[in-house]
Amino acid sequence: MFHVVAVFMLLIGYGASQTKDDCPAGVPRDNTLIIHSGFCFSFNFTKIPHKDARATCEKHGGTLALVKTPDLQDFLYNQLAHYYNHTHDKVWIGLNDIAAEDKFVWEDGTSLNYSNWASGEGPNSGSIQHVFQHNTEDCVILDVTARGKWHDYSCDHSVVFLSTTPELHSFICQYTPVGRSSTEPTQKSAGTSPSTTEISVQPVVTLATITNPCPPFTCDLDCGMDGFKKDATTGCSICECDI
Ligand SMILES: [Ca+2]
Repeated sequence: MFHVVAVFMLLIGYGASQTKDDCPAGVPRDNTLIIHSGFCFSFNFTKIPHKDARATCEKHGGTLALVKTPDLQDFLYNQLAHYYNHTHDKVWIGLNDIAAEDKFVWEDGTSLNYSNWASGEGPNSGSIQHVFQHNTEDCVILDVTARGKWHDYSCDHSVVFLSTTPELHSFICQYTPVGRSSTEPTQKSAGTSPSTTEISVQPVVTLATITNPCPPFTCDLDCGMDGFKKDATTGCSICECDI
């Protein structure tokens, strides 16, 4: 008896994950560009002032990295320390209190919920350094030498022992992949990047069952390799050898 049931699992359009090709044009496609959590992160190891770093990111529609979650903090730190081996680097991130002293906000206008300040750093820390320098330390670096803790730094120049030193640091840009929609409310400061809502794409699975239309078939003939004849009309096997 022949009864054929064929089951085909057809995967149609399994949600394409983001690739570097989805990042904004003009962002270098090399090992400094990495996709994480649906965003493009571009690591830049040329040490430049904060305003220039920020402008570099904004040129392609991005911001300095918005380190809003412990997951992203860990990812960026591990990339810097263990993938790029920049164990002594300090990198600008997209957090500052330029607009209002001690009110740190992300470049996309969102307020600070998660933070990773080093001891005595950040707003209202109460440290001696904060008392004397908080008005001039309005930009933030992620310090790889301090296991990724954050420090507020002067955005342009620091004065140490009456000597002025420019603050030049590496930086990380964050981009929303091109073509993604966005619903996150933003209160952007001038010239910042698109917002950052993620879209999850679910796989679409189609299950097709095909059943042989021929009736149950039995036959005592042994037709060997030749097999049985087919009925010219129905295409079903008949009890004669196909010689
Ligand atoms: Ca400040």
